[in-house]
Amino acid sequence: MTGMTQTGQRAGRITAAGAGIVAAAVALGVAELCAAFVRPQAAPLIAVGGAGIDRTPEWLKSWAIRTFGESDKAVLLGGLVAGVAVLAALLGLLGRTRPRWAAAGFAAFGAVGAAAALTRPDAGPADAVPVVLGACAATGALLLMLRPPRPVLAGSQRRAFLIFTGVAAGTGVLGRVLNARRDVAAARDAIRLPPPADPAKPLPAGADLRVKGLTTFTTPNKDFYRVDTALTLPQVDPSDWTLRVHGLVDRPFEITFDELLRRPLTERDITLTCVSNEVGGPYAGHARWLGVDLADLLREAGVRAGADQIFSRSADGMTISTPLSAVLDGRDALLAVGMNGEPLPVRHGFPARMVVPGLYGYVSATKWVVDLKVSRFATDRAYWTRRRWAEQAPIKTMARIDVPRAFGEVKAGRVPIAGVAWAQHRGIDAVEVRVDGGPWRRARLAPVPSSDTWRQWFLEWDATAGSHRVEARAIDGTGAVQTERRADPIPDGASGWHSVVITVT
Ligand SMILES: Nc1nc2c(c(=O)[nH]1)N[C@H]1C(S)=C(S)[C@@H](COP(=O)(O)O)O[C@H]1N2
Ligand SMILES: [Mo]
Repeated sequence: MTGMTQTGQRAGRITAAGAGIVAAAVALGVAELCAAFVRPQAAPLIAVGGAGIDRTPEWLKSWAIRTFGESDKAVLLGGLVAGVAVLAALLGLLGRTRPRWAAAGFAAFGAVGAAAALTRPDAGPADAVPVVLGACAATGALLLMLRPPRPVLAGSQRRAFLIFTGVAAGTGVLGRVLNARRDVAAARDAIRLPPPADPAKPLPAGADLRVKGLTTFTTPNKDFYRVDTALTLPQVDPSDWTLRVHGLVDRPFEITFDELLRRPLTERDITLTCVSNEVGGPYAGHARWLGVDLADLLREAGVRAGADQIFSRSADGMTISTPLSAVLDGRDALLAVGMNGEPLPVRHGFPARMVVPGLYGYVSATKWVVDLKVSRFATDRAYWTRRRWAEQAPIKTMARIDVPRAFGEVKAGRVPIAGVAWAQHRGIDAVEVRVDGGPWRRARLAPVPSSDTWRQWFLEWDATAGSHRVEARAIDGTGAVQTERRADPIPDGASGWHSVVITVT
């Protein structure tokens, strides 16, 4: 280290670490741009993130959903970027003395990314190209930036930094713009949904009790919960979309979106619930769906004896298994194209998805659906059921307290207690509330259009000063009382009574 000052060394290290990070940014930018010509799922963060999601153990996935809620994807991507930055900085440092090792490091990055891209659903050999080109560009960039003279940012080196920062930003932005052009928002805006041949009954007056803080009966699309494994939203153009119906059927067929819209459409009020919802959790929402009768479609294909599941597949490669008996038992199972008076939002499955009243979403609500295979549970195993989740998953009876908020403070006197309760397809017959373990009192129930929706409930309570525990439980349409037994979401849905502790002043 002759002649090198301490500060010179430190500057050298910072420069090298920075070069590593800029090189990684070049990799991501070049790959993003390249992915625009292959497919968006081949971009490295999306491919690696997606592969990571599919390989994450269930307990960790549940924890992430519980902890980060709907920001889980943003947190994952942020974590990936941070991880890449740290590793890239280390490779930059290594590159000061061992440029070949640093190059090998970027090659290893590339190999991991390529493996991820190649194993994504529906991937072809071309999916590896963005990652590989990105890794090559990063290696070249790093070696050029670390060319001597090293410790001090000499003119040529500074220029290399600027150039590669520009390359990273330019390719990244251009790639994003080109990828965004696959956006189907315009195609969605152009769709005019025909009116239903079989319209939903108008919502009964009073379905919304209009209590402050109480969940609205209908969930606006923009507020509707979203749960899926898609890191980038599948952009499915309705003019390219077809649905294939096949498997254990006499007459397999394929139907286009236009043909679908020419069929008689049914409109129904149905409340969706996610199996990952904890007791008291937010992953339930209500919408008015418009779609084709799913049982009709299957009957047209002629379901053969021995079939017990619908194995559906989405444009992003998700597979979901639905008990066939539920779809064929006369309930309003839909292949939905509309949600609350508009075409399905892209995040909720545009152009078509399944909706089956009474079943948790992971066994019934395939978004961006493109393929329905009538089959047997014994032959085809779907994404979630391969991961320890139950095959049969009727929605469990649940009462949720929305008002007062947990750990909230209210003034002594008449206090409204209100919430929603659901037991889709069995219906809600009663909701009972008790305070501090006292006697159960029946809440007033709002009217509902059918047993396939949640139901608002309300009770007035004479609150006295102090800390109180409020508990609620529902009784479903079969007379069964919601179980007090606590269960985790996995394997077939959380159970137990929702309770909140509040302070009365
Ligand atoms: N293609 C696809 N469809 C999917 C999923 C998914 O991950 N991918 N998740 C399912 C789950 S677990 C639920 S709860 C519902 C949620 O529907 P929403 O996001 O419209 O509320 O979609 C279902 N359909
Ligand atoms: Mo779900």
